[in-house]
Amino acid sequence: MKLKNVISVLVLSLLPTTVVLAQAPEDGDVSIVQNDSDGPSVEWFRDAKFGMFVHWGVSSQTGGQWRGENYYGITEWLWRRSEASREDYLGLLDTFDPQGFDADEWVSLAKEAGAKYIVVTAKHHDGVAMFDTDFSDYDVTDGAPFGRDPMKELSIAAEKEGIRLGFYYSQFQDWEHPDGGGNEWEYDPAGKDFSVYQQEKAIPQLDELLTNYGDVALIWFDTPGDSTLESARQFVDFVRERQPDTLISSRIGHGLGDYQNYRDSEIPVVHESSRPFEAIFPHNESWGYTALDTNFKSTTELLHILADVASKGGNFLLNVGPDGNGKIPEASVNRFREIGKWMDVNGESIYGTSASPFAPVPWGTVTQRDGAVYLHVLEAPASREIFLPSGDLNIRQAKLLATGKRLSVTTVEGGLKIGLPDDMPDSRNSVVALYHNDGLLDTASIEERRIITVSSEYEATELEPEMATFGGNVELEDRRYWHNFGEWKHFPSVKGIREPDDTLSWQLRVLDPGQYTVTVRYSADASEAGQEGVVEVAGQSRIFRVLETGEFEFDRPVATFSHHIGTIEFTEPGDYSIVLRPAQVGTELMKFRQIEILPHD
Ligand code: H79
Repeated sequence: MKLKNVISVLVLSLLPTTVVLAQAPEDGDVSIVQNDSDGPSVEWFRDAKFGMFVHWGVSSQTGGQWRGENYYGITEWLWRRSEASREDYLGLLDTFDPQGFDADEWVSLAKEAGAKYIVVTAKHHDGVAMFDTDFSDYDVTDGAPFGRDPMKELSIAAEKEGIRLGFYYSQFQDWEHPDGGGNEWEYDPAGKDFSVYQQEKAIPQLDELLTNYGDVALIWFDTPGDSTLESARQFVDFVRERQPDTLISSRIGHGLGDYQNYRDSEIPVVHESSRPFEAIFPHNESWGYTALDTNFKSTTELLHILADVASKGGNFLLNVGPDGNGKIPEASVNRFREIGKWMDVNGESIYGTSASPFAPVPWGTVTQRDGAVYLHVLEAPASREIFLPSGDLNIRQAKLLATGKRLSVTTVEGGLKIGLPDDMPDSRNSVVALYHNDGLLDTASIEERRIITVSSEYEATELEPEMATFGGNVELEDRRYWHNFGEWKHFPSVKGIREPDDTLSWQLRVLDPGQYTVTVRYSADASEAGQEGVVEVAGQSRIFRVLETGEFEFDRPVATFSHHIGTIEFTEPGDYSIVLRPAQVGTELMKFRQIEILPHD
C-alpha cells in the first residue's frame, strides 16, 4: 500500500464506480471525464485546491425581491421562475449601474483568502453578457447605464495580482435568444434551432472572451440539457483552437471536459477518476445575490468542507453573490478573510496535496504530499489521542503546523497513535504534519477506504450508502430535493432492496468494545411502510418494521425518521461486518439514508 504504485491508481479508475451517479441532464453532467492526452495540462488546477466562484448579473439587483414578490431560492433563475416577458426582465438592464463595483476589491479578497483562481459569470442562463459583446444587444457595457466592462476590469486586476481568471458561460440555456435552451414560456421549443443560437451567439461570444481578456484559466460550462455531442465537441474544439491551455468543465456534457464537476453542493465520498475534480458550494443557499437568505456557512463549516474536499484530492470552489451595487456581502467578505488567516498558517496541508492514502478517520480528514501526511483534526477526542490506520510508516517528525509543537507518535497494531496537546491551536481544524521517508503514498485501496472506525470516543459513526458493499440488486441512488427553488440538497441513498439477498454491508473496525445503539435513518412512503428489515452484526440480529414518513418529492422537505432499532454489543476490539436486508420479499424496503452507531453506556 505504501510506495507509489501506478498500477493500483489505474485499476481504481477502471473499476465500475460506486460514487459517480446517474444524473439528470438538466443540472450538468458528472459522468467520468475521459482521459484526453492531447488536452491542456491540469497541474495548476490540481494544485490550486481553493477557488472563488462569483455569480453576478442583472438579477442581482433584485436580491430575490421583484415586482412585489419574494423569490425564495436561487436568484439567478429569476426570469424563468417569474416567466416574465423579455421586455420586463431585460428591462433590468436599464437600471444596472453598480457604481460600487471594484475589480481590485474582489480580486484582493480572493487573494487574501488564499484562492488560486476566480470563476465569474460572463453569461448566465438569462443570456445577458457581463462583458462588451458585438453579438447581442444585451450586455452591461452598451446596453446599460453602467457602461463599463466588468470582465475586462477583472481580467486586468487578476493579472496584476497573479490570480487565474475563468469564465462561467451558459452554453445551452440562453433565455434571451429565441433559439437558446430553456425559455419555453416565450418560445415554442418545436420552433427552435439550437445551432442558430450556437453559431450566431455562443461561439462568437466565446471568441470574444478568449480573445479580448488575456489568458483564460477555464471556461465553466453548465447545464448541457439535451444538447448533442456534436454541439459539445464544437465548443471544446473552439476553446482549444483559441486558447489551448484553457480548461473546460465537465458540465459541457457527454463525458468531455478536462476536470470533473460534481453536482451543486456535493462532495464525493470517494473520487474514483484520475482527473482532478471541483466541488462547488454557494456561501448561503443561492448563487446570485438574495436579500432573503442570510444562512451563510460559518468559517468552521467552510474550513471543514475545504479539508474534506482536499482529502479526496479535489478543489473547493466557494461562491459569492455580489449585490446590484457590485458589493460582496459582508458576511462572505469576513469568512473569506478568516479562511485566508487559516491558510496562512496551514496552507502547506492544502495546496499541492493529494488525496488521503488511508481509510476514513473519525476525528477528521487526511491530505498528503511526497514525504508528508497531514492530519486535519476537526474533532479532537477527550483522550487527546488519535489513531491513524497507516500501517507501518517511517515517521521522522510529527508537529502541529500552527505552533511547531512536536508531538509523540507510537506504533500500534495497524497504524500509529498520535498524542495531541490539551490546548489545540484551532478548534475548527488543527493540522498535524507527519514527515516521513516513504515518498508519496498510494491512495488507499477501495477495500481499505471502506473500513469504518467505531470508537466510544466519538459521538456517532455514520454508515453511508457510498461506503457500503452491495449484494443482490442494490445500487446507489442519489436522490435530491430542495426547500426553496434550486437550492439542491442531497439524499444519498439506494434502490433495489426488495428481498433478503438484497443487502448493504459495511466493514467496521471497532476500537472500543461495549454496547452501542443502532439507528436506521430513512424515508418511507405508504408503498414501503409496514415491511420488515433486519440488521445483523456480531452474531446479533435486530428486526424492525418500517414506519411511514411520507412521499419523497424533490421540491419539498423530506421527512426522514431516525428509527432506533436496538442495542448491540461488541465483546472485543476487531473487525466486524454489519448488514442491512429486508426480512421478506417485498417492494422497496425504504428510501435508506444511513445507519448510525452510538456508544451506549
Ligand atoms: O449557476 C448555478 C445555478 O444557477 C446552476 N448551476 C449553479 C452552478 C443551476 N443548475 N441547475 N439549477 C441551477 C437548478 C435546476 C433546476 C432544474 Fe428544473 C431542475 C431544471 C430542471 C430540473 C425546475 C424543475 C425547473 C424545471 C424543473
